[in-house]
Amino acid sequence: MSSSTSGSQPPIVLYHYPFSPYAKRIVWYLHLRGIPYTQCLQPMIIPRPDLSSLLGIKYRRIPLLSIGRDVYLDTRLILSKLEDLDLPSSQPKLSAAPGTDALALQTLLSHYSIDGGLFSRAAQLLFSLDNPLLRDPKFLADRAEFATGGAPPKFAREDMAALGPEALADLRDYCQMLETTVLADGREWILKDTKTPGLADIEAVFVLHWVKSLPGALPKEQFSEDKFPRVWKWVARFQEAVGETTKPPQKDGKITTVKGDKAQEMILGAGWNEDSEKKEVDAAEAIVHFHGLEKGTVVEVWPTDSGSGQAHRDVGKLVSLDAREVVIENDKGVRVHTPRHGFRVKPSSQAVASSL
Ligand SMILES: N[C@@H](CCC(=O)N[C@@H](CS)C(=O)NCC(=O)O)C(=O)O
Repeated sequence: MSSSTSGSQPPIVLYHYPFSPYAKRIVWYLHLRGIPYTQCLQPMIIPRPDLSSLLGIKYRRIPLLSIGRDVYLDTRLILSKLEDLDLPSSQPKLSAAPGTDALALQTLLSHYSIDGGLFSRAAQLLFSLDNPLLRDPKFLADRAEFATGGAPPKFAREDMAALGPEALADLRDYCQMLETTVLADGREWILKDTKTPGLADIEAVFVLHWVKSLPGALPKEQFSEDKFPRVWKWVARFQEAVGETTKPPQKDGKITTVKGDKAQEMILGAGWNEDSEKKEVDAAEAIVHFHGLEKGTVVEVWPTDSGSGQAHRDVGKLVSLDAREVVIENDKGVRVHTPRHGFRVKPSSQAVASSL
């Protein structure tokens, strides 16, 4: 891939905020593979006019990554698109090889952490902590909208705190699984015989790395170094490898920080990262048949895994749709890519209404 129309690598811009554990997945990847990028830092709560006004993007999650004029949503698609980049052999890909058991393990760890609910469980621990963020009414209202899609906030701290003990039990199971299976033979990284951390480590570590950074989240008696020595040593090794102890990624000279207007200029002034126009709206896909979708149909796309999607749908002309992704072009001339998994696409009700 990486078929910029100019032939050179188009600029990469990461929209994120440093506290986001999902954003860390991308920051680590870029760091481990030595890919320079520009970051555009975002507030922790909406509105985010750098995205909504300047790029016409309604998606309300963090992170987003643009490569040229293509903007990718969801870390799973972002990571797979970064894997696609053709870089010199000194910057090898980080994924397990196609067709291997190792790739199955990497994929299953991603499902465990994201769809399997490990991340959500970790988030429930926040409510037992004495964290100033959780006393901020604006933050609570924002996340209630995120979780319920605008229904009356039902985010009572006491209700959420009651989930903490269950969350701890699930996180302990996860540590136990890693300690007694993949890490049990004393290997350095999640995949056997690998000399450096890869995508499997990013998938396996990001939730643990996050909870470990929250003071008081993991009670010592249950999560001590004695209970899970291999797990915590591996987490520390990973942190070192991504430069968090010795060389913070922000200081390695490969990251530039820009404001929203500069990021917009970089994106709208760039070529495409990939030629999605050449790709089909694949008629073999059931969703294409179901909705009668064609190239140019005005559609809306949104994530289905929380209420937030209801109010934050991206609208644009359908450019391509296949088993991997949906690509639309919005009215700012940006191509928004979403994975098929976890996202819904349908003809836009706005377009249907305006054609009546
Ligand atoms: N499945 C998404 C999840 C992203 C996500 O939930 N990000 C959190 C931040 S860590 C978020 O967007 N929270 C709501 C917000 O920041 O507005 C992905 O893999 O990118």
